[in-house]
Amino acid sequence: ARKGLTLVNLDSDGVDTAFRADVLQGLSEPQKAIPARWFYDDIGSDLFEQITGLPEYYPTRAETEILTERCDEFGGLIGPGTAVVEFGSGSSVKTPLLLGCIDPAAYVPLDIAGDFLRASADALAAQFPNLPVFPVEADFMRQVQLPADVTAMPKLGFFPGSTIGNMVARTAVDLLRTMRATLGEGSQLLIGMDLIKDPKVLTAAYDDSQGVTARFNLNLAARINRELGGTIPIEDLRHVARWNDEFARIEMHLEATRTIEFVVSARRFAMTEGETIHTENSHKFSRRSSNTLLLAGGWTPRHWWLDRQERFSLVLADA
Ligand code: AVJ
Repeated sequence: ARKGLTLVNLDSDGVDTAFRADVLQGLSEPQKAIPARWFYDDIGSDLFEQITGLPEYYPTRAETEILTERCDEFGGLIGPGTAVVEFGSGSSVKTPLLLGCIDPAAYVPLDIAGDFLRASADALAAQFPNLPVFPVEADFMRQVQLPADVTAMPKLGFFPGSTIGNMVARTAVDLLRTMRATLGEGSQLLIGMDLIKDPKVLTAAYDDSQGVTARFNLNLAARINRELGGTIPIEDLRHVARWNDEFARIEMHLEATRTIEFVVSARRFAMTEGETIHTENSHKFSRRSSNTLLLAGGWTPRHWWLDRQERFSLVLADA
């Protein structure tokens, strides 16, 4: 529910109205569910950074390995003079790896978090002093007007981290089509997609022994308490990560360990023992399922790279 030029609407109490609406709606459904995008307040973003360094969380290392070891190949397939448009750039550590492999003419980081965006754009500009950087504060789920400076350049969309996996297929297809509309005919997309593997490896990646992912998940409930006047008893919720084989995804839930009642934004909610709030889907792909998704989104996959242990894929597709 974004209107006009502001990206975040705040009500008279300074509460993000979209956060409140998603939480109240999500807690009212038979299977309680809150969109995963709300994990990423300052604490959640910091916990996610910690997750990427965990021994069990292989995706970041696997994708970094591909970017590092296949550098020459990217250089050959992505022409010099390309404008690299990164969707949801955040604090991306992977970007310099890619930019160092190709000979880009511009870098356009797109992110909804303006402060974060400008800080990481500055850091990148310092690392690549000759590269023009045009940060755009935008919600990449919607079509974005790219800066006029890059309109004449060939474009490469960069969407690492298997973030596409957080969306159910219809949302993922909508996003891929929106990206195509943003980048235009003839553009390319380099997208990270995590692979289906032994469920034990998958569940360990989302339920680490140090409990960082548990803290990441529980922070969502704490954030609701902090920002929406919530009284959720955090100590009565437990982090659950389970593999849903039918839908090829890891699901994260917050499970009530006893019957609880609480208030959020002056509305009352209850959970019975064992009932859950579904907080995240992380879809995993096969070569075929990733190709099908890309094709449905208007992209033709052309090149496919895996890390040595074949856990993660990077796909280069054409619009
Ligand atoms: C960065 C959104 C792709 O799904 O693997 C990590 C988020 N959640 N551990 C993922 C996440 C739990 C991550 N994404």
